[in-house]
Amino acid sequence: KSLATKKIVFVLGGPGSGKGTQSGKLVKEFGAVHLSAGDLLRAHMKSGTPDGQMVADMIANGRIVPSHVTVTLLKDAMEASDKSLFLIDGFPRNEENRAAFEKQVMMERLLGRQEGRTDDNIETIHKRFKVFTEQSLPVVEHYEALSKVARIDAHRDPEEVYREVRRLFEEL
Ligand code: UP5
Ligand code: MG
Repeated sequence: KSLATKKIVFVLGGPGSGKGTQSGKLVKEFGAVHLSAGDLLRAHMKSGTPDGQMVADMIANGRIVPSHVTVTLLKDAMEASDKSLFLIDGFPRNEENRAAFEKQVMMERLLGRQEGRTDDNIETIHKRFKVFTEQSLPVVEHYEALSKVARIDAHRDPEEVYREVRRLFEEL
């Protein structure tokens, strides 16, 4: 099942703040799936994969594991489940984590598009993201500085997004 149809709650807080404890309670009451990024990384570290040692070193030093490793583990765990509510505990931990997770969602939408566009392949999509961030986002930021930009959360289904889009047009 695709990530786009899942409801995701990020459970964030400092070390020992009770992310795991509270998530466990939510699983019991709401049937959510609890995915602790730290637990997934610790299991990965022991799995004997080539980057296992790198993950072990990062964790031993309390550093943040590169996003591509964590995002892949989370994505695989979510796709393996038929549940729709996920508690992602301890992730995202920095801007790179957040951007990598969002990129994964956009990647999935583009790869899922049925039109067969020549630029909808993994390699070109990575390039399209890079160009967007480096060249196109500054245009948006320019207009944002002039208070001419409306930001809309696109992590929802098209009808929900449209409810917000149309409100902007009503105000024009
Ligand atoms: N406890 C809980 N609630 C309590 C309360 N209200 N009053 C009194 N005691 C309470 O709780 C910790 C302890 O406190 C328990 O004994 C509990 O009974 C008690 P817990 O629920 O386990 O807290 P939690 O917030 O889950 O603490 P945890 O240690 O798991 O937090 P961390 O953020 O440190 O650990 P995590 O596993 O998320 O990450 C570990 C490492 O993995 C990171 O340092 C990093 O190196 C790596 N990592 C990444 O690189 N990327 C990621 O995306 C995720 C992790
Ligand atoms: Mg924990």
